[in-house]
Amino acid sequence: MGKFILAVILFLALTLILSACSGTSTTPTPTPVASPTPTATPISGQASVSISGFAFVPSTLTVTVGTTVTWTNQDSVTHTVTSNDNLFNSGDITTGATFSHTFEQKGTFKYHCTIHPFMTGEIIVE
Ligand SMILES: [Cu+2]
Repeated sequence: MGKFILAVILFLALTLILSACSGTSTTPTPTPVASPTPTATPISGQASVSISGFAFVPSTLTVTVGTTVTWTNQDSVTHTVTSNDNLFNSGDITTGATFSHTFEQKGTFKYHCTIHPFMTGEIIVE
């Protein structure tokens, strides 16, 4: 009889442990520590954009006021970096050439390539 009771106690203990385990598995896993801001950290001072494969890379760049952005043409054809609002215009940027512009005001500055108007990008100045 003693062994039977022991077996019952063991069974109950196992059941408790198993239910405890399933209990912990259903608790939501803690969310990973989020980065301070969901948006990209603005770049300060100097930033660069590649012109590659008929695209501006990255097409959206976030910088702080006073940052100089330099575009480098890595394509085998000529491109331009032309502000949609005529705030800046590189003129022709031949293969390997660069164009720089310093952003002194906050805002979103959209630009495109006049030769290939489907090429668009924007600089967000914070
Ligand atoms: Cu182009």
